[in-house]
Amino acid sequence: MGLLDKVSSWLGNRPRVTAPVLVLGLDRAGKTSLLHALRPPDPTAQGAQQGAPQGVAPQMEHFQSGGVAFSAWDVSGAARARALWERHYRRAHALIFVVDAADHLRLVVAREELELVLAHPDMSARRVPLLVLANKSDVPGALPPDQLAGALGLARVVDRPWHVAAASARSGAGLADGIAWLARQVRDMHTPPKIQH
Ligand SMILES: Nc1nc2c(ncn2[C@@H]2O[C@H](COP(=O)(O)OP(=O)(O)OP(=O)(O)O)[C@@H](O)[C@H]2O)c(=O)[nH]1
Ligand SMILES: [Mg+2]
Repeated sequence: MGLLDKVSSWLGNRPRVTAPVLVLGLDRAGKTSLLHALRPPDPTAQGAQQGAPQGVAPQMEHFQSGGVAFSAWDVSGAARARALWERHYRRAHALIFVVDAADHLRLVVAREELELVLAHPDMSARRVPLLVLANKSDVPGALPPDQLAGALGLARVVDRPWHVAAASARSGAGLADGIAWLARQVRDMHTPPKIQH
């Protein structure tokens, strides 16, 4: 059982909502490593590798937070695979965009790719919440969340809730808080509005 699941079960939070979440970001941003850090450990898995190279086929991972059971697609961020991202947009109820916050040189590319995702008709028409994980916060020189938000031009994103959280797949720091924010957004989307009398 992973940390998030343990905390969740201690609090008696059985998942009430299930949410498909799409995990995108450039190659080597740390998507697979982050999802491995989030998933409950599998005692039968032998020698599972963090950040192991993956093919183009997306992997599914499962984790829970704040009463939400997330099913995550971990899609390759390799340049040749990015054209395949759009296949998943329609089914996504939440989006996690992972950025290597220490890779200053490729921030411009990350920004362009994120802009393309959000402008796609299957995304722009829906208020899918966006969590940006500023990964590799353990690396000296990694941009803090406010600076990363500026570099990605997030102030211009006004059609959906978004949040930037510093995270480290290596240490696990920041992950729980970031995912808890996303779980709140998903829960809010599923909560019917109160009728005013
Ligand atoms: N220092 C540090 N290294 C990390 C962190 N997260 C991932 N890495 C390393 O970064 C490299 C890439 O990680 P992956 O998880 O494979 O990246 P990815 O985004 O899944 O890459 P693709 O599958 O190619 O799109 C690996 O060597 C990881 O060990 C982190 O938080 N801190
Ligand atoms: Mg990967």
